[in-house]
Amino acid sequence: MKRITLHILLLVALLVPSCVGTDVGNPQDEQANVELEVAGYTETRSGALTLEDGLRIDTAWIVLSQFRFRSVDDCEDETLPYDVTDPVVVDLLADQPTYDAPLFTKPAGDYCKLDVGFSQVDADALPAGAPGELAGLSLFVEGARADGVEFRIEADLDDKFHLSGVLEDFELVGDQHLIVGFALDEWINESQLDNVSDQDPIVISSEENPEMMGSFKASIKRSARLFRDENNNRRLDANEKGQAIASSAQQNNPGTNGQNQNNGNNQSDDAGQP
Ligand SMILES: [Ca+2]
Repeated sequence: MKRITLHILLLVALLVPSCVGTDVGNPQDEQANVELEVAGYTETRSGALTLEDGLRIDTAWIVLSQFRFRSVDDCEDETLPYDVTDPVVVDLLADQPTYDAPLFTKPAGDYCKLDVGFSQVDADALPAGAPGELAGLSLFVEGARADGVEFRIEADLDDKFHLSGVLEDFELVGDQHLIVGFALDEWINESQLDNVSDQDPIVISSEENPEMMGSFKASIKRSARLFRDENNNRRLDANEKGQAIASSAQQNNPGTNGQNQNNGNNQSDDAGQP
């Protein structure tokens, strides 16, 4: 009899701590698991893009890496290690992402910035479906002007930029899907393209039309915003587009397109954070 009681007591003693361990103080509760998508968007978009003025974008690929979320306590610290350094090669016109989305495990809490870097991709690392022209580049865009003259943008960027909380810091907690969205209709300066009369196709790269390249580079960074993927479908839906939580532009009007005429780059802006 005594022996049985002892066994029961032993069993209870073994079970109790394991029950407590899974219910209370679970470290999982204090972490944020973030899946980050990258997407192109316009107010209304589908496949190849025809923008309002008749400009067409047929191809748009981008390579990003060196992602880093900065918490409010480390907001000004430029020396923090990157969270994800592997390059992500993205077809910005694809309906569904075809890459492995970067995953982040961060302490739950308030964050003020997401750092993003452009990266170049080697020919042997090009994913299926990527155009061969993307090899050695960080961005490749192909399209045509309204009058049919084709243009091609070949950028070998290695810059970094950051997206700062819009109006306030943003919270990371639990399992979350976020999307870095590039507003494609803010990329091309049509008036500049229209001014070119003796080239077909018009090639914009660091060697050809470098002044257009400079302005294009600033536009890409300025067009980037961070969104919540509220319904976790890995796509930026209409209701999500209007609610950017972080942006690279020095403005406090989330999701507003084309209002910032500042042509400087955004490397050092702080989006009005105190
Ligand atoms: Ca969505």
